[in-house]
Amino acid sequence: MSDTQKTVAIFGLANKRSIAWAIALKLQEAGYRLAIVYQNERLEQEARDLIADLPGAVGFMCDLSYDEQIAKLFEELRARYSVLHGVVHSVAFAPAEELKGEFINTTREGFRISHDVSVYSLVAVARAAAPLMTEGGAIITMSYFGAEKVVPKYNVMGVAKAALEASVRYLASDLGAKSIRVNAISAGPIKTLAARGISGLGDMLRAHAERAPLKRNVDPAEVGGTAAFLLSDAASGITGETIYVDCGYNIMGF
Ligand code: 0WE
Repeated sequence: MSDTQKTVAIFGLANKRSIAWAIALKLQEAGYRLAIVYQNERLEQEARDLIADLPGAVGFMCDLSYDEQIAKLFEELRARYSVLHGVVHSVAFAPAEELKGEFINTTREGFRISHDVSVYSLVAVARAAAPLMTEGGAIITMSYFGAEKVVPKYNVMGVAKAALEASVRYLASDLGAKSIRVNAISAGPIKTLAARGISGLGDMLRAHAERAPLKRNVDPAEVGGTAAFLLSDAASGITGETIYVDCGYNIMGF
């Protein structure tokens, strides 16, 4: 491996259906050196088996709910790589009860947790990563249409994704002078581990395929391809944006 190879840290790998995994595959293909971060011991075994399939990739454990774990992770990344060129944040959580019924019943604790895990984690990671991104680079996070239009039962996650997209703009403003770009990908619904816990996902996927201009659902590899584009020099003029990878679903009015 030449030392011109660029290094990207990917957060949010749970299993082979994770969007983080689809992104990892595309970035590996594009020649990046990968640091893959999983949340805890429970996810470690699954992650280890996947990471073993990526030559040169290294696994790291970090729960983004803890500042100390974030600090320790970035010390490890600095020791191993010195320079980071990209960060992929594919992390979200709301307590299951919040994704049922009506938004008006959102609890204070559910609101806090969903924003802490799904939004603040991006801010914390961007702040920790920036000092390692001395050659410039890109930060990417994952959003969803429910950030801007009401999707029944998406509830507090929609509000959190709206805050995430706003955070992308503020981070892009803060980090632009360092040539660090920050963007979000708003993906159509995908059958991940996180999404499988959601009742009615099957109906949602069907409705999406019916209404989207491309008449189908999104392939996670397409999200990976867009992430590779956003990390590359081909996207050097793009920052603070939310790019839709949704087969065109969001453009339709009726
Ligand atoms: O962002 C998401 C889902 C993220 C998510 C999923 C779960 C399920 C398990 C966050 N937290 C949890 N918590 C759990 O306990 N999506 C874009 C997928 C999704 O989730 C929905 C959707 C769609 C689409 C929930 C309700 C309605 C539509």
